[in-house]
Amino acid sequence: MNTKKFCDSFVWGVTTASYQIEGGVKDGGRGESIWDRFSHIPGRVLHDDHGDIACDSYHRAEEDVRLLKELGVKAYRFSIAWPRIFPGGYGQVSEDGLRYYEELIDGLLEAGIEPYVTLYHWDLPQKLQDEGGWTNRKTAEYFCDYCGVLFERFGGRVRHWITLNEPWVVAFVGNYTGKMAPGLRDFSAALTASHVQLLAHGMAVRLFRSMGLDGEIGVTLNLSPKEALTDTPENLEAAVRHDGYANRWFLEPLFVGSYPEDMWEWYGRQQVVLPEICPGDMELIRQPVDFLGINYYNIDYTVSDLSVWPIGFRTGFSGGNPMTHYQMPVIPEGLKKILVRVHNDYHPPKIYITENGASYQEHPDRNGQVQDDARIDYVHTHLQKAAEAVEEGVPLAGYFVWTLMDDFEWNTGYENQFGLVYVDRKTLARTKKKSFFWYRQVIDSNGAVLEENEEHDRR
Ligand code: IFM
Repeated sequence: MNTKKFCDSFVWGVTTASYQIEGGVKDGGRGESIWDRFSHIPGRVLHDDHGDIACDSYHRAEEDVRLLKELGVKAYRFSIAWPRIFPGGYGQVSEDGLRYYEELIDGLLEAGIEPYVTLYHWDLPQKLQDEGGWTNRKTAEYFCDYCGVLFERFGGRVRHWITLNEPWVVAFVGNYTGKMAPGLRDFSAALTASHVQLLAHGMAVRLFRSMGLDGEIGVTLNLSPKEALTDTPENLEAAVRHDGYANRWFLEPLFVGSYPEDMWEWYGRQQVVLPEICPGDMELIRQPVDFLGINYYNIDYTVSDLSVWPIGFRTGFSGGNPMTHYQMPVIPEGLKKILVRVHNDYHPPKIYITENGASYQEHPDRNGQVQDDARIDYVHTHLQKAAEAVEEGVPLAGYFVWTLMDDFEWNTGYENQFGLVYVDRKTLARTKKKSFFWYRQVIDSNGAVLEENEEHDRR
């Protein structure tokens, strides 16, 4: 592997999200979000955990910036909680909310860390959900108003904006499987929620351009290869459908300007209500972006199963791969595959890996150290594959580990620990894990250490 392929300007970073770390859900006049509501419904989140306190980053922002500085990251990707800025989703802007992020942004800049701001990472104001959430086209307009306030206030200081994080999860896990907020089970609603999110993205990009702001804007998708579990004709066909359902349903509107024909036809045959496309929608969605963010965790293996309406497949268990605590198979090759494929098929001008990481459960040992070698292996092997993708011409500009610290992992509560930093759930004290120090070396050496410690020191 030639890690020189990580150019000098390669952006090494780490990612978090507001609801997963901030806590302080009633502070600074913050309004209720769909995750506050959902996580307090008994049985919706493992152990009935919630993000009321989370990592308390709302009150510990300075400490967290110090951690980031010590980690040596060039960039910190975090999200802004919409209900902190517009407690009611629209209308009155909260100066307290703006000030919280302003202090964070200024603190990062002082520490020499570039803020990468995600505008929407799942904490929709509950008020908007009450009005239809992402199935209501008005939500896209409110999103654009919210972005306008942030562009106005932070434009210039923030030079990297990500409109949406993983709109597939928002649409389908929130509205079809119901495993995440708002917890609905309506496939047609999920399709509309994807369209309205894409509209919101397009409106925000258009607004950003019209304001002539310095910097770049893009969107983050969770993408992964969808492969047939076994090579039967049915499974192979289902894998193409799985790819259409999860990957192409977003990639094609964004980069081609239309929904994938095979999926549109398939859903039509399944009697699903398709989203209403108004004149101009697809042009708006296809606004050129400056980059695509890709969140990669694993390959999904597909089994045809026509009893699963309306998608006609399920995800199968491959066996043979190591598993994370979240039961995600560890398949670094999948990262290279998705990077190369997206580059070849859709040609985004630039790609960031905006999330990649693994959950394992480790606790401080008798010496107070957290020996998370499995996480080091995970990041190491994925970075090797990222470097190979760069060698194949992928315009990869940066890599962000998910995540800085153990946090609220949505419907699995605090069970899945993805952090480079361990957070004691009682005291909320932060302990740097072994991976923290290892990643710092990766950053310091601009990736060169990946070659040196192929068989890295496990002691
Ligand atoms: O924690 C999430 C994050 O919010 C979105 N991407 C996947 C992560 C791990 O599950």
